[in-house]
Amino acid sequence: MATATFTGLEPLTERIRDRARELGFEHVGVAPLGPSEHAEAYCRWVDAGFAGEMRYLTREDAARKRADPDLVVPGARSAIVVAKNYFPGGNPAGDETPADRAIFARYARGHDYHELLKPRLIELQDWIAAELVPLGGRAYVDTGPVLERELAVRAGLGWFGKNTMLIRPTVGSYLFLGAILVDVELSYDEPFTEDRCGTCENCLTHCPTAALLGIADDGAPVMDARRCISYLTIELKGPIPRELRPLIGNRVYGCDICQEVCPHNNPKFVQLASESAFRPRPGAHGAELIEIMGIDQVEFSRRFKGSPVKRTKRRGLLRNVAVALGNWGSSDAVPALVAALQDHEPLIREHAAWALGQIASRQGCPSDGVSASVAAIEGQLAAEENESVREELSLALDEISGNGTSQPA
Ligand code: B12
Ligand code: SF4
Ligand code: SF4
Repeated sequence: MATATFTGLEPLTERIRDRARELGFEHVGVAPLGPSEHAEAYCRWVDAGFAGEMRYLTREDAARKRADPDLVVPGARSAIVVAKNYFPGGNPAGDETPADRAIFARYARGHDYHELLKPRLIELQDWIAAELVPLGGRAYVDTGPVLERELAVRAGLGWFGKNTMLIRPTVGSYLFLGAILVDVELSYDEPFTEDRCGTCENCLTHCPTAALLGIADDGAPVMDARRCISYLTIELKGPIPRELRPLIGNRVYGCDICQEVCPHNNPKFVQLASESAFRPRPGAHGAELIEIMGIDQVEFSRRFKGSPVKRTKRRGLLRNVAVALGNWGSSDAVPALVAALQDHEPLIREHAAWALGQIASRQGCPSDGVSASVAAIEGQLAAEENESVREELSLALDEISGNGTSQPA
């Protein structure tokens, strides 16, 4: 197919923007590509250990590729950066889900955005090559070696808040980002240079785990991802550090607190996503924790097919649900947790033991719930072969007898 001839870059870029909007990307910016302005900040962040176990951020070539787009797309000159509203409804500024029910982060309540957005970006790239100008390039949504938020700021889409989110004025931050790196020159948007956070520190003071560290000397907003509930409940594959479990509450998949408290996610601004696929599906956000604790592999696969939640697999989600049940603290959760002590996944058994210890230690005087928990924990300890689970079972017994880290209320 013949490509059109353009006398200037402006009309070419405008056609790209229009097509991107037709494909459902509400916000489109275009930035010149060159070495990352924040490559050193990224390296310092990784060197400080803040990336935790996210190997894709720390491996040897990770910083090099993010610093130099040429290593990702040879001859890369421009980034077409898109943002898509995913707000699934409800209150953007808070969450009133009761403690016995599950909170899933808003981005994970509907269909997996990777599956929806990446094919559309590839379609955009193919359309540009077929209709406008021959080009080489690559589309990324989340998973590539690309600093998407830095590109979005450079493309004028918003600023980098103290909560480390890309925030767009009068739109907020419930936005997915994506980018196509291309090897042709385009006309460019002005970068977003204002800091609209001003003196606000809401996100810093409300983060339950103190993961947000404020602004570094070099001007970068910094997060210790190892403490972020999103990392702990999604990215971390093993046990959640004990001291952080009580701070997670009933957040079983991701966390939105630093967005909820942000004045820029004011209900006056935040619009419902136009994409119906991002609307909540049943059985996830707001479902009873006890019910989710009982799901088997077949039900997990059915319920979370095509959802971001499949990332943690069943064992990761039920690990998180066990923690949430322990935080709820009700003896109503004991039967579900006792059953989970027999799960074939050690990770689930380990966190169920912790949760039983938390619940029983809060019951005060001996009760049926406490006796049932002690009997189940002792029974499992006699049979358990996994070292980590054994340790957690013993700690739970200590907790119940009052020798643990937290005393009965
Ligand atoms: C790893 C990752 C995480 C990690 C780490 C988060 C983090 N803050 O780094 C964890 C698991 C914790 C996480 C959580 C979430 N994530 Co995430 N995540 C990513 C991912 C894959 C990489 C981010 C990264 O490279 N981090 C490393 C740090 C160092 O890089 P950075 O955040 O870009 O930081 C830059 C600034 O510090 C910068 N900088 C900014 N200003 C300035 C100023 C100066 C002067 C200097 C020197 C530097 C500087 O320098 C750094 C390098 O550019 C991106 C997708 C992508 N490819 O970019 C999605 C992404 C950032 N995540 C996203 C989302 C939606 C989330 C969650 C909301 C999900 C949830 N509800 O649970 C939370 C939000 C938590 C939060 N407050 O950030 C969206 C964010 C959209 C937006 N509006 O910003 C992205 C872009 C995915 C997408 N394609 O839509 N995430
Ligand atoms: S997502 Fe939650 S835990 Fe992570 S930085 Fe924001 S408020 Fe803190
Ligand atoms: S809560 Fe306040 S400080 Fe944090 S990102 Fe929003 S405006 Fe900035």
